[in-house]
Amino acid sequence: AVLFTGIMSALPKKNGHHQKFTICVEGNIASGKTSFLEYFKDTHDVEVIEEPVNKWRNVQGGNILAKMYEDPTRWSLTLQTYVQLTMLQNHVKSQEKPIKLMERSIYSAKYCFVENLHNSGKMPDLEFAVLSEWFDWILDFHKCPLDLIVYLQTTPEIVYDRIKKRQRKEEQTIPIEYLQTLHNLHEDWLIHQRKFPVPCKVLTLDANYELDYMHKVFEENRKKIMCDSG
Ligand code: DGT
Repeated sequence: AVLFTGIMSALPKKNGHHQKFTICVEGNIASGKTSFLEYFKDTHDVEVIEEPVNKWRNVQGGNILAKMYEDPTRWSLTLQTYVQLTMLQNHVKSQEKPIKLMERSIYSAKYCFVENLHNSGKMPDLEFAVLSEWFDWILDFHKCPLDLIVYLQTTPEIVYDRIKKRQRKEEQTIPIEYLQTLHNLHEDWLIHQRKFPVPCKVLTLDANYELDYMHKVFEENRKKIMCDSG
């Protein structure tokens, strides 16, 4: 990634101090969120917080991500409780640099993944109710503010192929229908904005291209992403 300096001077000030911003990258499984973070991680003034997926794969030696895929009815609540905790930890993590860039959020965990598990009958109403009360209480208490969501928009077919290629072992049984449903939930939330509150501005990027071309798209949008986050 090309180093980009001078962001600080472009950022708005509050009481004479530069404000801090949080940008979150969202999108379907294998939409390229990690590549996005990787691309911007060396940018001056940016600190990157990676998704806690490795924590979900090793909770005191247990892989609850794998268990959720193997037996969602049994393990969804366990995984989502832990996802909610680890996402909250990332949201409240104190920020040294002016721009915090994070992968996914407590919002997509709830509005896309929990919603899907509940709608598909894999998470019983009572488990959904308990998680929802936790979610509402967390947001009342901690806010989890975001300034910009970068939505990497893809088609389910493209991400299905990428999942097959990247061979993450937990994901090999994911059917295309699951990706279609998750896609629709992201679209309802971030594009049609008719289902759940959208916590901030959204910048949508077409992320159906190969990595080399995506780097160009990222570069073309760099200023928008870094300076428009207020
Ligand atoms: P990328 O960089 O766009 O390829 O992103 P991924 O696919 O590495 O990251 P992500 O967050 O889309 O998914 C990582 C794995 O964790 C994937 O198997 C889906 C799963 N996952 C992520 N968040 C949740 C969640 O809240 N609930 C459930 N059930 N699964 C989740």
